[in-house]
Amino acid sequence: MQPLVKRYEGNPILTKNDVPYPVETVHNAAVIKHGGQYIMLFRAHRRNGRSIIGIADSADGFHFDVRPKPFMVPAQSGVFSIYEQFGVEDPRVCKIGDTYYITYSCYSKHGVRIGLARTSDFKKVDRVALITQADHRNVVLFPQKFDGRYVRLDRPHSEISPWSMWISYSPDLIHWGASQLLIKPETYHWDEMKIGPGATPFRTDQGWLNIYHGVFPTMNGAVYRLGVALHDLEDPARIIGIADEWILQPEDPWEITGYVGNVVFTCGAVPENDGTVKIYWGGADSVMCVGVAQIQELVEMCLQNSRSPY
Ligand code: BMA
Repeated sequence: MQPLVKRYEGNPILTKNDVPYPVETVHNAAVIKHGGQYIMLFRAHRRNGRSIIGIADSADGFHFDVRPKPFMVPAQSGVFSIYEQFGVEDPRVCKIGDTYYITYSCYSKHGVRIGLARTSDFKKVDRVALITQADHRNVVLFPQKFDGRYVRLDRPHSEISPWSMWISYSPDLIHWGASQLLIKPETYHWDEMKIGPGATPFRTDQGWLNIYHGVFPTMNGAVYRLGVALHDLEDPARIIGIADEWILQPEDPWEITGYVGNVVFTCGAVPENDGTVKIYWGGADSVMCVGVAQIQELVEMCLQNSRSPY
């Protein structure tokens, strides 16, 4: 049977050897189209074990050239420097109007929070605000307002309700609230340990497609896979369906072995005009990979064999 996500034969598409400054990993990258080019914002570990965000350009979405300097390194002054002291990780990009908004994890001795930054040209980047308390990761924005409010999917963590997907609302992208639980991990299922938003959701005829990650604990450590959910076009808090089966799991050698083995982790996908989507994922927290899926097949998985949200 044909795989749902057809891996690009040139994977991995980006590794540390492609980066013109010292890093040990290249992974968990956001990708978006800007002016006909693909822009990739990737996470990279420095040799002190802390992460920065690099930037690469591509004409076709498969061959990327890394720019000479990182795009974001931990802030050196102001409030961001307190919360980014241990590094900046796992960016997501969302275009709203003419502005690209970047949500990224800020690590410090105070926990992990989400920072919001913006750019219009991917040359100059401005930090806007810290938009969560600790401990949140994996915030993705929707690319439009709903009833006058911005919407995001987020992933708080608590002992009682571990690592579930929530939705929150904001009048200005800075102040967030009205949060609700959307999807929880399911017991003895591929995502029983954790789930979290992955790529920025994109519009299809039948709903917003949300490509997320799920984690299963094994005797050999955690396995990170990707799944899909479909959200109502008018009200993204309404889940239309969640595919019961994963769409991608670690299989290639560079997904099974690396800095953290058995991981495929997405922070970005690019829907194309021909009905396909390029899904980008980090392999084993070490390299970047891409694969192509038919959007309609992913939508149908959500509609035909759906699991309950919680
Ligand atoms: C998560 C995050 C991700 C990482 C994954 C697998 O908790 O740290 O950035 O890709 O673990 O190590």
